[in-house]
Amino acid sequence: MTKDRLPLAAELPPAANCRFGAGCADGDGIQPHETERPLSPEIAAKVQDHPCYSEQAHHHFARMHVAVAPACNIQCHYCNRKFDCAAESRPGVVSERLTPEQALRKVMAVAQAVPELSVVGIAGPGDALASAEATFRTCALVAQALPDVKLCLSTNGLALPEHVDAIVAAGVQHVTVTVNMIDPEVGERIYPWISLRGKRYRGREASRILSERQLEGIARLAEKGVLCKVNSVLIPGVNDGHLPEVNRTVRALGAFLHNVMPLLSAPEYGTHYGLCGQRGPTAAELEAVQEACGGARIMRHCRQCRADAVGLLGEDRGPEFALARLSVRPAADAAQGRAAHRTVVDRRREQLAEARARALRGVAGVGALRIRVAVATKGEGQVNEHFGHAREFQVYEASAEGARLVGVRRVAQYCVGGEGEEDALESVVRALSDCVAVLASRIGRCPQERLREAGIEPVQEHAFAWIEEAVLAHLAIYAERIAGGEVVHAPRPEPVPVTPELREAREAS
Ligand code: CLF
Ligand code: SF4
Repeated sequence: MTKDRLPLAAELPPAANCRFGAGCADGDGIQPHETERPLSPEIAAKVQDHPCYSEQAHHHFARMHVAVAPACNIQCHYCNRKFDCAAESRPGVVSERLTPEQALRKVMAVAQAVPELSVVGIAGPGDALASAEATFRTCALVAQALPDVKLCLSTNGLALPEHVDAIVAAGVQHVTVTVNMIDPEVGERIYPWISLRGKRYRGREASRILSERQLEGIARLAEKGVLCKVNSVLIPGVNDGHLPEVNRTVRALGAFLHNVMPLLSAPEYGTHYGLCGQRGPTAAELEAVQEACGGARIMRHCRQCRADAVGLLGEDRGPEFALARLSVRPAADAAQGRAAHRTVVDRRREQLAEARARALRGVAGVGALRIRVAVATKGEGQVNEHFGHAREFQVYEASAEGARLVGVRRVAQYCVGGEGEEDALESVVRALSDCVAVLASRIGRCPQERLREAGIEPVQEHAFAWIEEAVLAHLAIYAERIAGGEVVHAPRPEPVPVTPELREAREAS
């Protein structure tokens, strides 16, 4: 059915501005296969300091979301918006809703305190374009006050076609559209209803209309030169086998990047899926679908942020900037601080490029060996987080070709108030079971012992080294140990269980 309705997407060659072939490489990218087609200078300039559109940038630059868009025009089975929740870290959750003027006050306060700030995004807690007036008023206020900061919107796409011109006029260069299906038979299991021009639609008709408008909007954004990222929520048993087709379709229409992210459906979130037992994917299932969607053309560092998140991806400094803590008058801008930070990042990127080149020479003799290494980091592209303080680990695959991020594993923090939590340690060990080592700036004695028991080597020797250099240095050492008979390289659990359905989808793409 979908193919009948979408001959354009099925038949078109990739759009002229389609950058999927280059993935999210940004000129200082780490993955050789991502650098096959370098970005044009214009696109490189757009993504080089956007933490979501560039994997490298996310080590150095921060985003903030302003929660000015509470309304939504559709219902997703994975959504339950909470407007006063400080405890949950997931999309749709905020501590407070803002007017555009309050949003500007908050943006100015963050800009003064966070020189890493490079993007202001509107990602709900509802749909940015269902509250279009507040969204575009906020964009205008921020653009006027902070012209060097990028504007970013996230939408379900239902109201996108009629807002593309306003997006361009507002100077928004980055738009995310959530596309979970292009087939209404799949869609009716995700969306109970949509509301368009005062009329409510249900069932397949709702999903057909939603899909057609999403795809029309993506194509129009591409025509206008707005970088479009597609987010897809991976819902096992519902759209896992379908997402490669979504990938091909949005790529053909000119989307820049595809972010396949896991369904979050804990019962306590109170969503339809959470309450009826629909589970989210495992890390391995997520990876399998990401690979089937094209591997390098996929965003792998998404943190599924709150709609009021502030800071580097993976950290949330939102509570520091609650309205009650801000002065009534907007803070003065600190543009000089942001400019100085960009200079620092340029220097770090040069150092990283030199370190990468050195490290690649060091692994030239490892043959076909490939290992996975987990890294604890709190930014700047370095191994600089204590094991016990980490709430996530970045997992890299290291080979003679380089170091490639394969995913971010969220975990419970092991060390809380100076005490080690046994349950949390077990959750870390499970989450990193495909890794041969974990690199951190410091690792306590107890976790070291438990990690060794589990066959994961705790490594502190690379504290404050560049991540890629450290990961590749560990590969070189590991290869030497294998050659010297010190280590027997045991196969890890198969990280990517590719089902026949996914294999077929991958071959088709
Ligand atoms: Fe925000 Fe989204 Fe813009 Fe980024 S988030 S509106 S593109 S500035 Fe980024 Fe957060 Fe993932 Fe979104 S990590 S949920 S992809
Ligand atoms: Fe919730 Fe976003 Fe879906 Fe609206 S589009 S129901 S805000 S997840």
